[in-house]
Amino acid sequence: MNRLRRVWRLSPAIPTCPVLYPVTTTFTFHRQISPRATDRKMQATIEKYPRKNDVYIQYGTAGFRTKAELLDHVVFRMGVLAALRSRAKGSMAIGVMITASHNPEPDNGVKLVDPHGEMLEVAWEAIASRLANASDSEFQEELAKVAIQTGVDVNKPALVFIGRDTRSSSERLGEAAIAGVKFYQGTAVDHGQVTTPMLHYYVYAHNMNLTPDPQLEDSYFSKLASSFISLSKEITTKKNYSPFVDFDGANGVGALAIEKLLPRLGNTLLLTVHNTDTVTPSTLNKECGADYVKTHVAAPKGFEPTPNKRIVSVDGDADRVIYSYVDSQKQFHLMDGDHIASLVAGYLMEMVKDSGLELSLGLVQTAYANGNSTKYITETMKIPVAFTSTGVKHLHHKALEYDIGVYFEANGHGTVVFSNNARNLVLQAMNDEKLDESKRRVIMRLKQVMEVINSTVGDAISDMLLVETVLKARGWSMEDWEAAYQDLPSRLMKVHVKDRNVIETVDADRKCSKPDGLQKEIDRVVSSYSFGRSFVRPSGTEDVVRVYAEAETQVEADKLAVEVARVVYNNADGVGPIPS
Ligand code: 16G
Ligand code: MG
Repeated sequence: MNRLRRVWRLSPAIPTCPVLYPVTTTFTFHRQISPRATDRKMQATIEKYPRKNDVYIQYGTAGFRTKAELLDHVVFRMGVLAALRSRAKGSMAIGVMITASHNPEPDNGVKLVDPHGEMLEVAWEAIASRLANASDSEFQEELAKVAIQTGVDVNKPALVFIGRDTRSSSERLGEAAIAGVKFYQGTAVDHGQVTTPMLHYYVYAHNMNLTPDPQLEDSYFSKLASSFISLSKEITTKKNYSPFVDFDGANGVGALAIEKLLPRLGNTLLLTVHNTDTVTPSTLNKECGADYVKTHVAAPKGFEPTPNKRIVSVDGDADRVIYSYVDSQKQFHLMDGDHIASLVAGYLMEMVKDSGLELSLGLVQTAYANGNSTKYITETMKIPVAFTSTGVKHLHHKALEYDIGVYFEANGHGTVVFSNNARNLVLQAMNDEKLDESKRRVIMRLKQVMEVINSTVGDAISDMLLVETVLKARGWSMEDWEAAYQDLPSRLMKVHVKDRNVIETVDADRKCSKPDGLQKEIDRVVSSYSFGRSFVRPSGTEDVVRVYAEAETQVEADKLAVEVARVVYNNADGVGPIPS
């Protein structure tokens, strides 16, 4: 009896939550002798979200992602984990976002947002995977182990913000997340349909006390709109710039968000919004949106492009953006993340120089960056480029090494991060009465640019406003922007293999270390192509191996991709038809 009382004292604030108890002999004893009604009730709640099969699921580059019907238990458990994480972080808000981004509608996913609006700390990804894969009967024990391992103070309150995209399964999964938070005695705040970057911002703004919770949405849109309008007023160079833009909402949550932003922009940006059907499930990302445009190298369907008019496409959760246009000869032109990166970095570099501030600026890319973009950025713009593995978290982390770190993946994920040093120097200079007037104006502009950027994570809408600012400042049309450099022809392919994880990569995905001999064969194939480059990596979001190839001509790039895909097929137990 004494031992039992000791158990109760461990968690006075949450007496009905035995999963928080350390797994000790005391606990085992207690459970064996007296299975309490609360234990049974909690087990019943867990079993309302049963793990339906024993296929291992992993917290990957963008959280968990698979068929929506397999995710209820995962999302419930992520609600629990988010509440635990909130306690581990001194009760700061943690975000849970339900989305499968650009994937087809039947898929869904879940990812956690950390207190400063950043992605979940890498060390916790393994914890998330452990909890997601525990059997229903082991879950409470596994959770108790995690609570001990992470040293959470169970007496602290926990706060979790939930957001979701427009998928038909997202509402149900959102409820599972809320149930998970409540199961762990936390407070869940349902923010409904929001873009991924909006949820990141809400978490950050709440934890930094930037704005009262009921005004989070208003604060997000006002911050973007007011800084963009101020910048627009400042910039007088218009030349070839036109404010007319076609916006492709991918029939997803980005379409809902842009409708809220539009009235606040006045006539600074004249957007026509297309692909806004968020009610018919089959339309999401279907032949439209950033992923479609980038992978098919084609204009989005759903409207007739006007010659030479900018098209801005976002993906299903609006965290990536791709620009494009169709010229008067009906030729399609793609302006992907690499073009956005060079445009933005060039503008920022110029401002840094003109301001006289001593700030380091660098750009981060992945192996998917077109070779000619890297060449242009390093050789012509003289901006240092660093490479990381694929996945926003890797680029973001690397970008933090600079005072101004610009990062973009070719697929349109990206943003700019600023160090505390950069923010402080800008603020100091603004208050420096002796500062030359022209420098002050540049510094004021830099400050406004910082405001228009959502630095917590890549944000399609904020990125669009940034690109528009630069194009306007330069007085550029799409053709002017495109003239900076020409992409080397490239080709992406997928190879189906028995187990994609037999392929391991090093050197920012540019080389593979396993299986033995594969890299040697790839090198041999690549060596016979002029300007040839190719690499392979297991996808983090699909059960395939991805092959990237570029070469001097499109025919050569296509040929190289097929040759390398065959090498992968032969060396990594390919399944299905031989790549052709
Ligand atoms: C996810 C990542 C993205 C990466 C992509 C690679 C985030 C928010 N998103 O969408 O950065 O480029 O996965 O997909 O991290 P893959 O592993 O299937 O090629
Ligand atoms: Mg996305």
